[in-house]
Amino acid sequence: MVLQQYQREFIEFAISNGVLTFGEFTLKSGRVSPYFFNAGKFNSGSSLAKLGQYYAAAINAHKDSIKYDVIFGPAYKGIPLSAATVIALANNSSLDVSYSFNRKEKKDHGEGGSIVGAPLKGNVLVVDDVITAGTAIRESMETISNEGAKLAGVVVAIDRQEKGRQSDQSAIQEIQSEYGSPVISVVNLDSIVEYLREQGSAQAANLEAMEEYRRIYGAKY
Ligand code: OMP
Repeated sequence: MVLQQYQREFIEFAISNGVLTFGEFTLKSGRVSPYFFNAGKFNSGSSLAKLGQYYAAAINAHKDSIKYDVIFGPAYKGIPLSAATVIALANNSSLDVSYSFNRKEKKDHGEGGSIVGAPLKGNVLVVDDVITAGTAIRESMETISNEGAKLAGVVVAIDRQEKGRQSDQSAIQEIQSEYGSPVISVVNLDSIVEYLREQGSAQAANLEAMEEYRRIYGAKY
């Protein structure tokens, strides 16, 4: 694959903020991964602002195929990501997009309900951190359909391109065929492997571990 310059920059940005790390990590799915992407480590004003710009750029690059009325950030990690994304859309593209997020626990006093922010109506674009097996995205789908809204698409920072829960397809492909909605990402597993390859001998051990992981858990195209 050819690594685009913005993807190279994004990977370096994630590594320098300690967001993308290499080692041994047990995932939500139980798989033991040689890398982990922890979006919570984009934990300063400038890094969050920059992250929002990457999401906004990915959304704008697909504006012909994704028509959305509102952006939804699933609790918890999707909340700051969706806020940063709508700020970047307002500042850089003069698009004043509404957004909302959910509470994990339903509130039964005050304004009540589980959705905070703009009403979840019409076509909803989900902004989240990572897709591995697709479990988190399926939970968001439930929230969106419970509110009577429709999934317009999903944008994530990283698509790990792993086999989904039901087949050898990636979780993203499963979601795309199940809901007919596009899923876009800033980078994916192939981009990270390509980046490590570019680094030569300094990253040879990480590259080998990543390729081995991809052989076992990578989606079959
Ligand atoms: P799925 O629900 O299996 O798609 O996994 C996505 C979730 O896993 C993310 O929302 C994270 O909570 C977590 N995760 C990461 O944050 N970074 C990773 O590199 C891998 C995972 C993961 O556990 O798969």
